[in-house]
Amino acid sequence: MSDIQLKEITLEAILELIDQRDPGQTAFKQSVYEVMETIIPFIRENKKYENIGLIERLIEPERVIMFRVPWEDRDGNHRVNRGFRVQFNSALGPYKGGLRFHPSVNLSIIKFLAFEQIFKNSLTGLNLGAGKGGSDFDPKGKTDTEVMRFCQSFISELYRHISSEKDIPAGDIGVGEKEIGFIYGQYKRLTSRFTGVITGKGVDYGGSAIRPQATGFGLLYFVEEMLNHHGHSMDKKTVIISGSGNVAQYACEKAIEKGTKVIAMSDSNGFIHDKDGINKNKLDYIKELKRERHNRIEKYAEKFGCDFEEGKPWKLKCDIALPCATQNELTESDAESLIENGVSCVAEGANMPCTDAAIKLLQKSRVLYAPGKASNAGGVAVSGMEMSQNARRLSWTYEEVDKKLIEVMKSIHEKCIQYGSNGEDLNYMKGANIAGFIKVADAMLAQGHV
Ligand code: NDP
Ligand code: 2IT
Repeated sequence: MSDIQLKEITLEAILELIDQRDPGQTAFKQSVYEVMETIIPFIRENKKYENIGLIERLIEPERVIMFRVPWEDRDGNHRVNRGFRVQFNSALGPYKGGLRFHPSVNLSIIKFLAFEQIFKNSLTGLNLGAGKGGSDFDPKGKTDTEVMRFCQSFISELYRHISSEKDIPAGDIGVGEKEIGFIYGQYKRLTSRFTGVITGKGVDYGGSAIRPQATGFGLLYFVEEMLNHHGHSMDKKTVIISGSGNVAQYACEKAIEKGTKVIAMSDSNGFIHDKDGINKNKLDYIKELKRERHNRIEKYAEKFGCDFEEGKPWKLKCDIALPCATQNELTESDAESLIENGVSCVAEGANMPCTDAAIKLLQKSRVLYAPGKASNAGGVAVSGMEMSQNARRLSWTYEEVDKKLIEVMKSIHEKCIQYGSNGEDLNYMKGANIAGFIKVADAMLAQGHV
């Protein structure tokens, strides 16, 4: 099959199309499945979205860029990694989304992340299209000089495909403020332009207040909305957070501020279980520790005398679970353990951390479940604000940006309720998908067959 056209819009037909065109792209297929499952019934009731190739266009990226990234390591060895940028959808604005540096990165993973970004960016209410990029480069164990050399080589190819009007990358796993600085520096050197082409910059050279905190803070603002809407509060709730990187750290900070007790955090080696709760000082230790990517969370257990275990933290008893590490890190059996232990809310800080079976089980068990495209949208929302500040050559204060972030998260929560409610039932995944879809689909209809 060479051209792409669906005979009829069914979930099976869409998944079959992906299997034929992109065999083995399991992560991408999973992300399409999770969106289409709730969108298709909506399309059936809204005929204007049928028969115009909308779905075929929605699941096909506008452009995929793959490139060689050669660099030299500290011992003078020549290394070659693979770079990606998937410019998925520009119906709402310039392509926007992060860069991930992790050895697991491949085209399927970047496509799933870019596909999720379409609906997430739409939900923010800002004019942001969707893209994602990265490399299978592993920053762990590399010196700063090696990371800098890699970043310089990476952007030396990518720079010709991006601009502040066209495609604006940011961070994701393995790409934090340090890497953004190196990437931005080389971009500026190559183009002689001081411009808002990348977000997540240091505040001294064009970054926005609250961008480092935005995803984690936004997640907790969303959780608070969910709980309040259902007549509960955050006060004294027990929280488990997976990961100990950017999103996890600031989720923990805001969770502490909101009066909860965070008893666990993790990394790819295992998790710490601190029965007394992680307080502000202990969190500062984690932030300092994780400045170096090779440092392990296990050191926390040694320093503060608590338990460390290999594996994932989901078997601990908690009220709120916040997966903030990576995709498919919370499976059906993890969901089972959480439910047995009385969890009442699972909200995704990471992208697609819950498997589909886990989501179904949580929903069936009436656990409040928030999909990442809604609950982790705070990061890209503040990136959008960084773009506005750069374009206008001004800087908003911490308080101004925080206020705007709270408004965005509240408005996303309202959209989830508007489109996800069915009598007593409230399905946040359905609400987020439909609300995100409508804005993008209407823009695509208005702009013709492109
Ligand atoms: P970081 O690189 O700062 O931290 C990632 C954390 O997740 C680390 O603790 C890391 O552990 C752990 N982790 C990564 N891969 C795995 C794995 N395969 N198995 C177990 N643990 C793993 O990334 P971020 O905090 O920025 O990103 C975390 C998640 O949030 C990702 O899913 C990302 O896509 C999503 N996200 C990020 C946003 C942002 O603004 N940064 C915005 C929205 C979503 P270790 O150090 O051992 O590798
Ligand atoms: O997944 C995400 O939303 C991000 N990594 C942030 C994207 C951005 O452009 O700030």
